[in-house]
Amino acid sequence: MTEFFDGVDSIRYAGPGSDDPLSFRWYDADRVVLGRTMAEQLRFATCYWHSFNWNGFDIFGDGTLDRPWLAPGADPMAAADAKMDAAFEFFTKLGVPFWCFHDFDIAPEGATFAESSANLERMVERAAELQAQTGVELLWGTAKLFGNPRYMAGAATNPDPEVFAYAAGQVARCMDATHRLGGHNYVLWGGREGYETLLNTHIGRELDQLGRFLAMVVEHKHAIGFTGTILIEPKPFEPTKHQYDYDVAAVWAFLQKYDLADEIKVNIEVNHATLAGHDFAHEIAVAVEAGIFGSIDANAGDDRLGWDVDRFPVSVEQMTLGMLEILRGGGFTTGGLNFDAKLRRQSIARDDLFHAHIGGMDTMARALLAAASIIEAGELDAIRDARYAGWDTPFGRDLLDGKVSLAALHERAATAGEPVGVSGRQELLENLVARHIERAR
Ligand code: XLS
Ligand code: NI
Ligand code: NI
Repeated sequence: MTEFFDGVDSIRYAGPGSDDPLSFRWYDADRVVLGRTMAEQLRFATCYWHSFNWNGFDIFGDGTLDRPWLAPGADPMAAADAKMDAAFEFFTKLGVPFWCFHDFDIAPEGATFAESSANLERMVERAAELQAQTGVELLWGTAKLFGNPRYMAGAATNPDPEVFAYAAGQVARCMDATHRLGGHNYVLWGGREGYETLLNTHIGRELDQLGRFLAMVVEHKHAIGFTGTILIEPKPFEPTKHQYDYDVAAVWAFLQKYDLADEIKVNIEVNHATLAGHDFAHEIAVAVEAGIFGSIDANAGDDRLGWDVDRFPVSVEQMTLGMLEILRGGGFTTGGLNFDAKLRRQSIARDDLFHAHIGGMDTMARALLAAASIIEAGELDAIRDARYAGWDTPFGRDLLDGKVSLAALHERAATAGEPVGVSGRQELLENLVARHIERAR
């Protein structure tokens, strides 16, 4: 077979002193960190859409990247085969254990539903063969419910039940494909599940539709015996003005209202967190507290740009704070770190895709080492616990156990004296994190 990335061999761990740009300096797959190998802790995935199904086009300009299978006029199924060969060549050379796809990333959408099903079936069989040959596994699959014009007003939240029904059929088909490929999760990103204007929108109806749609997804999961996790990916806006899965807290409230909180978790994307006005670590901490933490779309925004720029992650500090919350929550189960990230459109050399992923993987590996070192040293958690020590006294416990009334506290306030407060120690803690980042090896 002719190789697409013929200038690149397998990427190996060479250590922090390496000057070889096509080597890992921090990601050492077999190294054990907090009782699991780095590969098991990080569970890296490459996403199909940005890496293989995007040619660099943006709203102002045409494709710039060298992706021959996306050339106009190419035979769609032959192109899908070439794309998949290049993708699995890339996964294997990079040494990434997982991949992720949308149905229409791997197979062209046909003129009819039946034709799309046949295309997808054929490409799923090809993917199954390549997975078996290479050992690469599927982290998650998802249905593209936002590209085709029929979804201009959403899929599940569409005002037309015919669109809802069509989308449900597409999701069933994609869940079956994900199941066939042994997917560890199934993701729903509500790309157009929101609105452009309230003038034509009935929020209550749309939320009820979305609740019913997701209940059907859960029913189907059990009907086909899929044991992976169903994940919702929150995003506040883009492409629509407002999306219902705004952030983790909004999704948590929604799941509780529609009685889905035991069945569905979240896939948190870094750039979506920042668009919602949150830190990445905040979204993870909220999900862990809610018991709905699932998986991560690892990427980065841009400090000045207010849209989903999907850069590869480069900030060790940002990722350390995220990894800290992930490890505090017990680490990944079925989830992992999917690079939902794309090259800048001027990065037109074939090996740029390797440099992007190597940088992202090394950033995350360093973040893992720093976060693990913070946890092992225990100082940070000790300071955090000490801050709440008052709540562990008999008085603090009585307050929480509902043994004291507001009136009793009114009486107490008159005699108890002024509370002293506890130092927040923020600067000390920030210095502590910096020290672990500097020293983690
Ligand atoms: C878009 C989303 C999308 C999902 C998968 O912003 O991040 O890429 O991850 O549909
Ligand atoms: Ni994403
Ligand atoms: Ni995104």
